[in-house]
Amino acid sequence: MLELSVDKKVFIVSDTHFQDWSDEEEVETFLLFLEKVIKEGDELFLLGDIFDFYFEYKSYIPKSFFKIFFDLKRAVKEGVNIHYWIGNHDFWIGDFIGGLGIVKHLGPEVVKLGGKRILVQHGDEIDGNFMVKKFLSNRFSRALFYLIHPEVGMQMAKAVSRFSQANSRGLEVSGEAFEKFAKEKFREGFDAVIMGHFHKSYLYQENGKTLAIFGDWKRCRSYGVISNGNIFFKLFNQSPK
Ligand SMILES: [Mn+2]
Repeated sequence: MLELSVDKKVFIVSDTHFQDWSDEEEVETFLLFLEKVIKEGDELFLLGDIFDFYFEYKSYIPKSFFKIFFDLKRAVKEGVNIHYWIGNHDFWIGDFIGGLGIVKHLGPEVVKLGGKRILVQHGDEIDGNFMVKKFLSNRFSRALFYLIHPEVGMQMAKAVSRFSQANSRGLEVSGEAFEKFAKEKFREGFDAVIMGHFHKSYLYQENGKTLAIFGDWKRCRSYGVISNGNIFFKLFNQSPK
């Protein structure tokens, strides 16, 4: 459990889906966002799928992720507490981010904010993607992938990414399913549930309780902010040029 005082400003972002072949502008836009977080924020919640594919080798990191890691580390140094919920795409994130001062969460986590209980998670626990993550992240598949040359591994990741995007385009979770899940969690005593993963924004409120799904950074540049205990949906409209 993570305890925060109500005056803390929390930035929440997920599903940036950075790839080794992401274009420069996409990365630079995210770095601008991190700049804003450094200026205004106390906490940054990375709600998963920050990387479309990530494999943690003992000694190598992809060049294209360097700037992202560098600025995350800088944010930590500037006093931002960063928490990283592992998604169903970046489940192979290992100890490296710990070395940058980022706290890793493998599953749902309770955040207490000024007496309110918020359940924070990537969201794949709901649609069954969680099981795929569990299967792939086991020691055996990790050991197998470790044997593959990083350049070859990235090419494989590219193919898998294309396949899973084509596959998930048809996959739609209904608002009804979100609300059912939210009601269950409200009954368990949570005041709010926040998630990413579904690549769409969704807000459901009931008796002062809130389910907030912050949508999709990759396509819409959407993110969330918690400020003075209120939850806001935001769109990032700065661009590097
Ligand atoms: Mn996801």
